[in-house]
Amino acid sequence: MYSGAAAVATAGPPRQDFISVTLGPEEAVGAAGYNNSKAWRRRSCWRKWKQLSRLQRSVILFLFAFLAVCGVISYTSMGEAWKSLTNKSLDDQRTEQEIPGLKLANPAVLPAPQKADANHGDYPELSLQKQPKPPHVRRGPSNLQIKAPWRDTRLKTRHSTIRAVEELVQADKEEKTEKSIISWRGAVIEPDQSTEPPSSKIKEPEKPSSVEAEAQKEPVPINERQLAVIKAFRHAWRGYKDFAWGHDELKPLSKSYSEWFGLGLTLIDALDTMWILGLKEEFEEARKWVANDLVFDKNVDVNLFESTIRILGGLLSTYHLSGDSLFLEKAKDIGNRLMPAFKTPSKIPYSDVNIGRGTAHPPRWTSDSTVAEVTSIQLEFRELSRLTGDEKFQKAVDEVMKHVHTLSGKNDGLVPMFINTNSGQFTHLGVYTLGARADSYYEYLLKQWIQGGKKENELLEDYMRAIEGVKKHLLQRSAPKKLTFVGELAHGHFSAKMDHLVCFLPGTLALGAHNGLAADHMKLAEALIETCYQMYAQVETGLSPEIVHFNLHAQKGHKDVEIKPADRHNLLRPETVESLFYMYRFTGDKKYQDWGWEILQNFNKYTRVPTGGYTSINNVQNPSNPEPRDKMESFFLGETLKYMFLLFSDDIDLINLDKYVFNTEAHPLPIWVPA
Ligand code: DMJ
Repeated sequence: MYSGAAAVATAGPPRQDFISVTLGPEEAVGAAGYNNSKAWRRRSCWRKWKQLSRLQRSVILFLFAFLAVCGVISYTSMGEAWKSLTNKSLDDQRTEQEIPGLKLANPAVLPAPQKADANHGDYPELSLQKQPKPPHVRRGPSNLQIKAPWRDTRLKTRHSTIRAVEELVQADKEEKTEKSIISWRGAVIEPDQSTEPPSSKIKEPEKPSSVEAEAQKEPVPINERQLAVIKAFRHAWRGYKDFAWGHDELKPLSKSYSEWFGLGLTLIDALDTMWILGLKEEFEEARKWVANDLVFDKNVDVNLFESTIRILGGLLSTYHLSGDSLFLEKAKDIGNRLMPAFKTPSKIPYSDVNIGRGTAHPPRWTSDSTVAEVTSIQLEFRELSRLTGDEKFQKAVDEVMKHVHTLSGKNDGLVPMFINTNSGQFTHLGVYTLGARADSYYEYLLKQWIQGGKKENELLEDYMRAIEGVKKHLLQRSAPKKLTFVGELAHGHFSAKMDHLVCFLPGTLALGAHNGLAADHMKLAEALIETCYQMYAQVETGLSPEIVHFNLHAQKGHKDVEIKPADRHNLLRPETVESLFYMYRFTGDKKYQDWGWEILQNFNKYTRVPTGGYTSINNVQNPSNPEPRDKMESFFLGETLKYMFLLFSDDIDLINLDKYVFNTEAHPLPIWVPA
């Protein structure tokens, strides 16, 4: 086509406005009379050519030559372009038809799951050709959409790095695993290795203004330590998949499972971890299970707190990260089914709910609920209200907080461990701890305040008062290392006992300081995280027991940390790693990463089961026989490994702490941006 046009241009007559030729009358008549004679035309042209001056002839010849050269060049280049265009599109078609896997090999990224219903195996963003943008990649109602800033560009690039490096080392690593195992008691484990009440109005978040700018930033590549976390996660997942798929918890030694609620607890708890780690295939497989097999219409009693933080929290955060409405639908379902728990005389919820029957009750032996449990479900229910536009969830949990705010029985902001669902009063007064049964009350005071845009001042007041209470009543220093620790108070008597659970506190204090609270909170955080690290470092396996007792006086041959036989188990808990993550994010001090790295290596050394999974152990003091318990808690995947991965990352936008707040099960939920 284009070459044809060039030919016409070359063969055309000389332009009359350039060469002026004056014909005599005879020629003019002749021209009219012999219009169709070729011979005449040739002769006449030749005569005219002869009449031209030498200069005119040269100009004409030059023009002809120039046009001819242009024509040839255009023809060649257009021909090439056309040929390559045609070939490329043919090649692409062939590639996609014959080797579909190739689509995944190059830009191996984790795209947002597209739809709650169909075609979840398809990854339009992965194909070589541009696909039309799917209309349903949204997070709920448009006014509620908060885009995870790193979800698009940053996450994609990170994930391609993960896959590439991981596959290279995979074969080698699996081989090593099988070679280096030891066994005991039939178990085989690998060595080495201001006062404004909370608004009852539903908050509407705004899209963070920096979303677009952040999408432009250079992604931070995955490093070796993060890769080691991915490897650990995949190993744990392999065990769960092989022996416990769809059940609550893996029993890695007996290659079996245990049920608690019968709701695939580990799978749900691990969803957003898989998303953050970039484990696309695993995520998709789990997503299918959620879509096809997760049914809440079951005659089963669940614990309100545990199912809220693990299931509701896990579904909500996965919804936010992936944008997949399936997870929001499931979150709504479980949220509604948990609501009967709040139908109590005091509105302090019961501990247990039958999610199939819609009935709720306290434990058999008491009408009390645990304080931490009724005050650590707020982040999740408040977020559910915000997403659904249904106030009832938020109202129910806000009421609990308002009520607890007014209660007597606190000691300088420290709360007892139990609350009665009939009277609404604290019970078992006089015992104060930051450990089991009270811990996350303190955590959620701060985190709700952050979630709501730092406006709910009663929450802040209660938090600040409680930290003063901790300083006044519970802080002591050990001997010989002078480690600052948080003990317990029982009826005026101080006990130098500290649960591993208390190790959430340095992270929470650091988060508060980051959000503008007292600078001395950060100092305390630094001291406490050192103590939590020593709870690992001073133990034979390098793993912390469930509970330690600190020595207050130096004794020859004694360390700071003492462990009672009943307390020397380790359940793969996350709290220390969680706090290490916050400390590293806010200080940039690499020692926190190094401490976390030591802990990961010790988990690999003493709790990894070669056939898949990790196990809780009974004895952190016996490296030659840590006595595996044959249970992998769901929070190992939901929390411990997620915090490890984040700790080793130098990307502050990988769950940016100014945009997300983690629930107590490590599920990130968006901070509501103030209007
Ligand atoms: C998790 O379920 C949560 O972190 C909870 O707040 C405390 N216990 C476990 C982890 O140790």
